[in-house]
Amino acid sequence: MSHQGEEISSSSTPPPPSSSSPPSDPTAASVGSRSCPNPTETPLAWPSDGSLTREWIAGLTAALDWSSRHLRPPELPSVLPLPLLQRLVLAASNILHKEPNCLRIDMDGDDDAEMRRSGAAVVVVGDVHGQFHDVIFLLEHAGFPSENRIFVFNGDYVDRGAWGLETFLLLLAWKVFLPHRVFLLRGNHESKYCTSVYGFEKEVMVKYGDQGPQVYRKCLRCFEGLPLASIIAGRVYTAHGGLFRSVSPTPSSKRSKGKKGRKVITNVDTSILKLGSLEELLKARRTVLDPPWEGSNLIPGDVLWSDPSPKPGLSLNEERGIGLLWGPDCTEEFLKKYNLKLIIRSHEGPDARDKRHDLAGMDNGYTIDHQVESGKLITLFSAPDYPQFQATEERYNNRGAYIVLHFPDFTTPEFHSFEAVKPRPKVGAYYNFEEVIDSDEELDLQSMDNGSSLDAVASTTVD
Ligand SMILES: [Mn+2]
Repeated sequence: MSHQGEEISSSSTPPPPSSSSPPSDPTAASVGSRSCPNPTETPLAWPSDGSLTREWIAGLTAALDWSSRHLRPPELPSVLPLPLLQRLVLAASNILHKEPNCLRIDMDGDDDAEMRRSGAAVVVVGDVHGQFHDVIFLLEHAGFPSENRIFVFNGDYVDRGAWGLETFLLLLAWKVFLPHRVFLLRGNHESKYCTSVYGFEKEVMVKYGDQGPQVYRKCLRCFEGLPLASIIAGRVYTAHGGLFRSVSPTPSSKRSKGKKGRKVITNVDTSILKLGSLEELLKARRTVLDPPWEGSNLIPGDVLWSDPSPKPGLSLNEERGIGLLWGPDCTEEFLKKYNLKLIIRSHEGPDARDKRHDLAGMDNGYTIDHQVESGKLITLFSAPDYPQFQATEERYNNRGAYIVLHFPDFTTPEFHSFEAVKPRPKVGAYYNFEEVIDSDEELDLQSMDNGSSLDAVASTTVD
């Protein structure tokens, strides 16, 4: 394989972010009688001058890390008060809702030598699923977002892991601080249905008590704003699930006369699946609580839920009940049509891959699923030792990975695999992991919210 691998051990606790050195205030160490004082001493607050800084985010990281280790979950508001949480989610939500469905991510620099010297790069991250300590490690290890280090996250920030809220809020803070350097795409778990089954909703209720419902609602509103896909440097397409179908009527669609003699399309022939175009992706309506699996707005569900297959062709994803399966021929068609070299998608962890004997396992956090004339299709999964909670003694012991794409062409992926940060703080799960099925397959479609937006569902409490 042409990629470079790198083995990274995180068995020792990573050093704190360089800019998050312990508070310089000498009184900090003597706060209260706790053996391990809260690094921030006082509850966090939005910076008084209104703008987030690198130091502020380092403080947020340290405080959330500390609270996850020393406080009970319902005590989180003593570190992260509701008004701060609300302001953070709202600020990020406003930015996210203005972004297009498919982001065009380019490193604008006019000094090539300087870009090369400074190691300009894009870091791509897969599913993280509430494994906050592993996310802290990843950010530190990949070298924090900055002017010449763009981060693209492929979704699935919440659910399963116990610190979905901390994880999501930290990433939102980075987004607000560097909106043109940090990009957060939507995963299938950033939805009402998934968060109600896999733990995030309950997590928010436990952590914010009476204020839980309004916090959860604000998070859902933010999820609706997350863009669906990105194209990096014109050469790399990334999305949580992957490719998607065309929803424009095909010539074979039946047409008949409507009541007033107008031609109307009565039936879009779904038996003929055709790859969708980027133009169609840009036009899709993504502000839905749950991407619909029926009707005409099918692109968000495809992009968030689809999986690759070694078999050629495009077919309905029967295992999941939503989205598609696409073969190497579709990968080639898409890459060639848009002059792309890579597709980087996520969505399948070690548990999902354990059941798919036609594709490689997720032991190292990534797999190369299709190698075609125009390029490659990669699956990237960034939650090591996943899932956090498992009914069986036997664990997958998978490593997580992230990908670095380097200036100038960004098309040669450099893979970095890493181990989980251990030991994890001991805490209970927020979903019944012994009963909930391992993977996201076989959705309970009836309980999904088919296509409505929070605007329609909670019209009295929109804020
Ligand atoms: Mn997923």
